[in-house]
Amino acid sequence: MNQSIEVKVPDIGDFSAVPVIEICVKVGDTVAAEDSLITLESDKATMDVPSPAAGVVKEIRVGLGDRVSEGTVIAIIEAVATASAAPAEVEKAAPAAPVAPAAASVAVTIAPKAAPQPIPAPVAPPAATLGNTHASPSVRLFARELGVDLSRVPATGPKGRIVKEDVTQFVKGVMSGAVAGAAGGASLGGGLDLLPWPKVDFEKFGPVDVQPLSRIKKISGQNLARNWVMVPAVTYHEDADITELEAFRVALNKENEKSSEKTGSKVTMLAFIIKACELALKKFPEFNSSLDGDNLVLKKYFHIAFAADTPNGLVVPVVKNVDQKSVSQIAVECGELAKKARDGKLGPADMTGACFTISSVGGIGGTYFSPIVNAPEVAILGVSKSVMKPVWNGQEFVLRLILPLSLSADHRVIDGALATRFNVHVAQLLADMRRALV
Ligand code: CAO
Repeated sequence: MNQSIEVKVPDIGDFSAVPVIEICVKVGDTVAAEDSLITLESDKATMDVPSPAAGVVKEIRVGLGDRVSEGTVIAIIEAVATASAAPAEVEKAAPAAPVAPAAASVAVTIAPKAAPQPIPAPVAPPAATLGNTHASPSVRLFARELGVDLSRVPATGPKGRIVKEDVTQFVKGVMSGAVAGAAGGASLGGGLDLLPWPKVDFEKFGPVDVQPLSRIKKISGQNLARNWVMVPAVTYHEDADITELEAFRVALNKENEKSSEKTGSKVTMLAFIIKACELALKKFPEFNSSLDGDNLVLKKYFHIAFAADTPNGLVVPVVKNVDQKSVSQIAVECGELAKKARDGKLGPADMTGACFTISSVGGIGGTYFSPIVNAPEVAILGVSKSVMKPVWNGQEFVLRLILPLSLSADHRVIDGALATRFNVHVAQLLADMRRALV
């Protein structure tokens, strides 16, 4: 026959009026013997109060933040009678031994075992969760069962505490690829131990309008955040003198307009930059690579992506096999891909396989900026607006059209000297494309 049991806070040593910081069950939940019902936190330790028997939670008599002492009734469990341990016997069983106050804040479980126990040693957090994590024993157990390193789980509970939902969210993130798993990709090492995202009631300060992020923004945001955190990138700046190249480009486009075989497409500076990058990738093959664990995968193909600004957010289409295309062909293809991007018509094939990315904001403005490496690529070139500048030629200042270049490179693969050589080579090619022939 089933029997109702009043679950009381057992002997918790010298502590009294200890706050309830977590309620692990709700009314109607079925629990097994020793499942955690609530978690208490004293100055020195967190303690789970487990169910003394298997059964169903009928009542919960405490709320979050309530202060409890030995003997406080916290819940009513309708226990399921078993042949081996009747609920009445369980209730009569020896109360938990006092919890040893720990020197540092540690997690312990108050375990009402059938046989009297000596003072239990605090349950140390598993090796994988050592560190500055703050979580109850039940959450630690939950994380341990799932193989989750708690030091990597952002906490949202009170006082930076990791609650069960945080572990669940973390696992969901790993499964969706938003967070690198323990075994996959580069390791975050000791974990970032970040504070939870600030929760601010902005309306307290003035009127606001809340808009959901677009699908593209959500996806690109997750990728950018991972790349920002996981790629130790350095940005190197360089100026390219494109005076002659721009004059040539303008002349070419004029010629094209007059020509009877009007193509309707313009040769763009972006197309020349893509060609210059392809040539630099050939000269410095480390730039055309990806890290794969302890291996560097060097690619023999040349696919270059460019960032395109669209009303729905940033997308990165890829021009494939640029080494087999002329600058004019690259310009045409970029135009087509940019249109597809703006119309939201890019397919997965249009956006995969890139070796290197160019992010050009030159049509808008800017001087220099620090682009985020588009992993698993190892470098990205940022291009800002070209401006006429006085340049000293050894005898006098002359006006030249200067294009600012900003190369971010993954320092695990590319050292500063190599990055600077790459930048200088791109700048030299843009200054005089005849270099491509020698
Ligand atoms: N300096 C000066 N002028 C430049 C320039 C530069 N570096 N680059 C382009 N321009 C000029 C072009 O010549 C063009 O002028 P005309 O109309 O007189 O010929 C004008 O600016 C507009 O160019 P554009 O930006 O439309 O074309 P593009 O080929 O240079 O670039 C694309 C195409 C898709 C890269 C661009 O439209 C775009 O989306 N840029 C933004 C990319 C972005 O958001 N990057 C940031 C990513 S990280 O958040």
